[in-house]
Amino acid sequence: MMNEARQALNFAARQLGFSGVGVAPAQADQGNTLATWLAEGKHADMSWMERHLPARLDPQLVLPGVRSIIILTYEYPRADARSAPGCIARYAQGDDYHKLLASKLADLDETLQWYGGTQRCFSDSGPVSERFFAARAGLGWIGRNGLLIRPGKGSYCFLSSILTTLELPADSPMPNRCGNCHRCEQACPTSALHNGCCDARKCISFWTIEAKSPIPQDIQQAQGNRLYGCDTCQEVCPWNRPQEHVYIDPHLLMPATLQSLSPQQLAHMPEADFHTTFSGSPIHRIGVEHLRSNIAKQAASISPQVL
Ligand code: B12
Ligand code: SF4
Ligand code: SF4
Repeated sequence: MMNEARQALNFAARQLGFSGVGVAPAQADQGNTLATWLAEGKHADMSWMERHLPARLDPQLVLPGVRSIIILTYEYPRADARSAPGCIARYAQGDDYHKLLASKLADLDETLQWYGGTQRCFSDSGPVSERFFAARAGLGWIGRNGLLIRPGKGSYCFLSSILTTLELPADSPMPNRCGNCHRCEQACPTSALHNGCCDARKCISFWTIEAKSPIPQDIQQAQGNRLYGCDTCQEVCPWNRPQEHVYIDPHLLMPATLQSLSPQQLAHMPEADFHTTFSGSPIHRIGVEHLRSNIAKQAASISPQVL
């Protein structure tokens, strides 16, 4: 019966466009990496990470009776689509993945209900260490850039998680294949990566997306032309060189209107236009003021003629 549920899950997930499915046991022991990271203050002002610690460490607090954690991968575009200077991280170029994936996860929930399971589903939206369980579920390994890397597909993917009361057959983890490579650590403009963990206090992705306070001077100097997020530690990774052909959902491609907008045009965009342009995008969440401030900071860090 559980093998059948697993097969049905795999089939339904592929139909919905997920590129990978893995199952991990719902174990509580995730090592002390997260607790140490928090104790060292590497979460910066993301206080919700502290509040969620007990739930993150014990999936039973998220779904009582949980037996398995299913992790799914969904590919996002590989190329930087902007013709105008000013980088927007690849994952944020198209529609908001939270909404896109939520409806697909609801379909998978229904499939698993049919086998008697009770589920909770998340995609970057809940207290689940998605990378840890993805690696435990054999989908790839956690690279020195802190991200899940899959042989043949690299790291450009979203992770979603389904906690289920069903005891599905678990997959085996795979060995780490970073070897002697340290390119991501060396390429990070702010030296934010150490021992496979990212210090958010130094990460440009944090400062341009999550931070509640202005970008500090030293980070600003390293920001370059990044307007929203940062992909540098993925761009340099040899596992992200084109390998297998992957399906990219057209909803995740950047609309033509955004491709050619210069940073100045974005910075001077009236608020009403910001809402129209970004209403379906993850960028909408940071608001017009934060985007304008990111643009002002990157303008200060690179020469005006590049803009
Ligand atoms: C907080 C957060 C951030 C923060 C902090 C970054 C960080 N590295 O933690 C900021 C805002 C900076 C950020 C940036 C980015 N993020 Co982010 N982020 C998250 C979030 C919400 C939580 C991550 C977390 O728990 N961090 C704390 C650290 C300590 O935990 P961890 O690295 O996951 O480690 C856990 C395990 O791996 C384990 N572990 C690690 N090592 C070891 C060793 C041993 C021996 C053991 C036992 C355990 C263990 O312990 C930890 C706790 O369980 C996740 C979604 C989620 N719910 O998981 C997305 C997530 C990790 N982010 C994602 C993405 C795409 C990004 C960016 C690429 C976005 C961008 N282009 O700008 C950057 C990349 C930066 C980087 N190099 O990490 C994706 C990653 C997809 C992938 N292929 O891995 C996720 C999974 C979102 C999603 N659902 O798709 N992010
Ligand atoms: S996202 Fe950018 S700043 Fe953050 S760790 Fe990667 S390379 Fe460094
Ligand atoms: S760049 Fe090298 S060290 Fe970093 S994640 Fe990729 S293979 Fe691992």
